[in-house]
Amino acid sequence: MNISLIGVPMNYGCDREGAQYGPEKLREKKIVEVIKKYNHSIYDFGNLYVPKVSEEEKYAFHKKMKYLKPIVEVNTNLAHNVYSALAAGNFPFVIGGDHSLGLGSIAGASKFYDNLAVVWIDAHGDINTHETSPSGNVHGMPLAAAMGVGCPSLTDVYYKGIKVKPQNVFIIGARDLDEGEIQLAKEKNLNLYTMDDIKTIGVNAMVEEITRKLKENNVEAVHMSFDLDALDSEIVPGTGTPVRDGMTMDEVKYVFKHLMDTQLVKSMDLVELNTHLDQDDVTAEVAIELVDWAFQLIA
Ligand code: B3U
Ligand code: MN
Ligand code: MN
Repeated sequence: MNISLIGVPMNYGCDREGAQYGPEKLREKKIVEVIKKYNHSIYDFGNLYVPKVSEEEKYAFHKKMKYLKPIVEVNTNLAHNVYSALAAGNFPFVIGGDHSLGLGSIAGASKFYDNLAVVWIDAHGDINTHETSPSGNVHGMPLAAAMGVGCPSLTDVYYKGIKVKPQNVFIIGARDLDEGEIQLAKEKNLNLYTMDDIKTIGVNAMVEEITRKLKENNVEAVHMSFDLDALDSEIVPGTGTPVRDGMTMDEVKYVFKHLMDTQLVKSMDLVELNTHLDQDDVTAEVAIELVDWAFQLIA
């Protein structure tokens, strides 16, 4: 496979120091070499340009969304990079950076594929809007925006309109959802697998159900967006909002394996590594272990 590696050194979406150094750290930890081991050709496109905006301007662009303007600019560029990579027959692998980049990744992938599904592996739903967000942090909003819910400045990134149908949205590992997110998930009948659900039905039954629905819905491609905080907080100190009772490495690997086996995964994000919060690079190394696993599975 030809892989396009795209770095997004952005922390405006989480409003926390340290998330912007993810791409640099992952390259230092040999992400390119790890992927190359499996006979992929990898093209490292470097990092996208992230404009400098001062803290004082945090709310200058919207009173309920922090750093809206640079986030939209970076995501518009990212979307076109992802689209171009797919048009060239490549697999876009986007490394962050905070999860607001999911907006650009999905926009790019959905312009290329007519019937895209998104598998969002995360402790959070990231389906807030400016109205339901408790923080104003845009990394808690990209998946709502991708479904066309929220402020037009987010929903219309790259092109106007819905990027992914709610029936094609799968959230795995959630255990820290806000009230508005719970409501939206119900309203849109999202395929939401909380940690409680995973414990009840088991990771294998969950994956079976997801792969069945992907077929039933005639999904053409899957964008897999992996937030490191899906993993249990004990494993990932180096992420902005770690949450207890999360997924184990084995569970994540199981999900990756069976999703990759469908041959439908055509693009991927890896987000929310925070180098300032990390302890002796353990989280960076966990990320690399999962990259190693994932790219070994990609044909
Ligand atoms: N749901 C909260 C917290 C949060 C979302 N994503 C992360 N944290 N990483 C919010 O601010 O929207
Ligand atoms: Mn997230
Ligand atoms: Mn998260």
